[in-house]
Amino acid sequence: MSKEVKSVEYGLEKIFEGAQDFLPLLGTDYVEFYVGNAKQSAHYYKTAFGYQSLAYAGLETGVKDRTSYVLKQDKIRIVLTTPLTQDSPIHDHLRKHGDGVKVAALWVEDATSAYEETMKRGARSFMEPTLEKDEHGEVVRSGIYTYGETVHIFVERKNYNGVFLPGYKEWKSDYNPEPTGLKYIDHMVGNVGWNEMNIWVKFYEEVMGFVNFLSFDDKQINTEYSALMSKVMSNGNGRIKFPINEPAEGKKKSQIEEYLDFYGGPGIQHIAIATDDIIKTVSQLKARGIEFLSAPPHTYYEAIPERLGDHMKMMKEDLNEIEKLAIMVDADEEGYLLQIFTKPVQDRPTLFFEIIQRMGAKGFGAGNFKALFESIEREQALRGTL
Ligand code: TYF
Ligand code: FE
Repeated sequence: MSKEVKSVEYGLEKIFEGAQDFLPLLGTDYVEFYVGNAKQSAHYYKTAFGYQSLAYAGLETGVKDRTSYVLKQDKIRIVLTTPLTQDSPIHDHLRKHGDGVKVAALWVEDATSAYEETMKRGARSFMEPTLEKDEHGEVVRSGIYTYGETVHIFVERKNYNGVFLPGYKEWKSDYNPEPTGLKYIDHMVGNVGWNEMNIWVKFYEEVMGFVNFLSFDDKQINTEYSALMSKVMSNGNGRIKFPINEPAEGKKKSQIEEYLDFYGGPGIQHIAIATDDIIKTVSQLKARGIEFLSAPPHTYYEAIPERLGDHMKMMKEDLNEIEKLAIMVDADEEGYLLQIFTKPVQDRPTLFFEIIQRMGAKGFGAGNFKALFESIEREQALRGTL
């Protein structure tokens, strides 16, 4: 592949030339899940994924309507929130969507300007800029809606040196399972409705100043039974990547449609978390009870040396071990990547996690899409939703 083709494929030039600086993003700040029982969810994320206790807000800290547990692993912070009162709007969210991601929070220098700039470009408000403070300093947060009922909260951590945010107390626990090597959030993927992908591509372009980094159409993403389309949106510095999927017509029901049915509309489908030792991470996650999609057939693994070409020489991981753990491998111009997907982490077939190790590759595993979607369809068939 020539350099030109590569640049066009990745839209890299566009990122440098087209990216807008009206919304500089420093990284992902936290991800907040609305769940039916935050206490038990926190135990699950600690035990099974190796997150550590960080902060708590609830009755003991003067919060009357909800309880939130904050967990941390390396750069990742997750917040698990459950309603305490009968009339909480969080119940409406749970009734409609089940457990899922409410907030993808983004770390910014200026949450007021982030709000004003995005509102001016057509965003729908979730939270006006609000100053929160305690003895550890000040934070300003603001928020806008994205697809469905999902929101982006902009977090400006002025001089803040508390454990998480004002209103939270440190959560010290005697139960501290070992981390599993999860490092940071690589990307968060949204599923949107039929023919809505380009509406949200436009939203990320015009309202948030993102660029379309990669695109996959239904000719590339299909199995015998189903298809989908996907466009990857990236901010200017490439730290934030939000792929967006929409269902496409196939012989049977697409996994995206299944998600939309069970989530009750658009929302976050998967969160990809980076590790630098996928074999160790996945071995530990499996030992702790995390369920992954079944492995592609043996022929998939036999074809890896040819698919990887030159990158095969760089590959340190043992192919037998990779196959035993059901990890998938793909390569692009710049390197290779290893990835694997969990089954949905709640009873509704909605949110799941991806574990990814990038060895230079900047793609999303397009070479694995077919094998991956066939694996997802085996699960759909068991659920009777294919
Ligand atoms: O984020 C991605 O694009 C990859 C592949 O329903 C993928 O992880 C795409 C669509 C999907 C599941 C995984
Ligand atoms: Fe992904």
